[in-house]
Amino acid sequence: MATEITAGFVEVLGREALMELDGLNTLEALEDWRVSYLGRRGRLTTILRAIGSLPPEQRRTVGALGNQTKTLLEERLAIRLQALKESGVSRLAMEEQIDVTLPGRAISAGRLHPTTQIVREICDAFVAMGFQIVEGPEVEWDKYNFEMLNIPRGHPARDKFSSIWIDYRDQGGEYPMLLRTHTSPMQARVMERMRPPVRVIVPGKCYRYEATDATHEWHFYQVEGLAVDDGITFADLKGTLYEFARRVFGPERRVRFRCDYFPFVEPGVDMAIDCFACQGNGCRICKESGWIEIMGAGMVHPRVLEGVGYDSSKYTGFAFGLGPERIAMLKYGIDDIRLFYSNDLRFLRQF
Ligand code: FA5
Repeated sequence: MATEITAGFVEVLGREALMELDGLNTLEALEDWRVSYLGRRGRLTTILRAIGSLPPEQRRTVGALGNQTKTLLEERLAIRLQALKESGVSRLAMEEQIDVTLPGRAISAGRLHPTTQIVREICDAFVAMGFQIVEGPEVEWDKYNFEMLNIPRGHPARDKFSSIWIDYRDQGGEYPMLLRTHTSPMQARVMERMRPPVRVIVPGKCYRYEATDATHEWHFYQVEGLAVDDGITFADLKGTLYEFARRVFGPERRVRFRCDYFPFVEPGVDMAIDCFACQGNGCRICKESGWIEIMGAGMVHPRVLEGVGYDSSKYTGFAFGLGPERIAMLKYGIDDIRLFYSNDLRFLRQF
């Protein structure tokens, strides 16, 4: 071996080692390289060990070159190690050859359900007019859903709210609990807890035992509104709901109030807006009438006020209840309410 060791041999070995080093990108590869050249049995170490057996003149030149090469390799190794640690490119990226310059994969962003969007829009319109948002239970007592709303047992108005009852009987053998059929039970719950002035809106889910069709679901949302104070009149009801319609459907809207019956208001009305699709001339959306009904409303019935301990000779108020899905259908031209809850992404992605 010693006879083969020449200055040229050491030089070639050093060059090869440096070229190899340039192509290495991982800490493990650098360590393997170090062991193979500079380790105890490494190629350069073996040469340096054999130098002692060389003829004296050769020993001097080869020895000097060997030591220089060793120092050079150690320095270059240290530089590569430092560069690799500082490069900021993770070991994983190096080892797996990930191209970190490629653009990232887009994370698919979720979005709010169209019902949530319209409920928020409706609530925002009332909050801007000084209403406060409250929420209530979806499983409700008969007492709040009907009785405190002036709908006693046996009242024919109960039939309109085809109810889903909870399978639980009280001591009298009656079913006292149901899935609320409207958000109106919150009228009594709110007034029990607050003294006038009251100005609340109540968004929430309602349930009715109904055959579904293009405009009826068995579960749907409502937004209830209630304002009670000293001296509230029907003009306040009209002004508030008119402002709401203009905010949600545009400043050109006209509104129409017609008599309607709900046991918990007197007088009761249904409110309609002039059709925004045909400007009131008559079309498919408004069923040729020029008007679209959007909610029930009225002045809070004195019996409801007295039921919660309010003095009905002092306080008056108005209440209303609207269906946000129906509002969204009108606003966005959706022709079937069942689309809202059929989880079809082709529909949901449009909002
Ligand atoms: C009521 O539920 C009354 N509580 C509203 C009210 C409140 C009147 C306060 C007076 C004072 P009605 O059953 O009409 O009324 O329902 C109100 C709105 O809920 C309807 O205009 C409609 O938009 C929506 N709605 C009712 N039933 C369904 C259903 N099956 N599917 C989808 N939306 C419905």
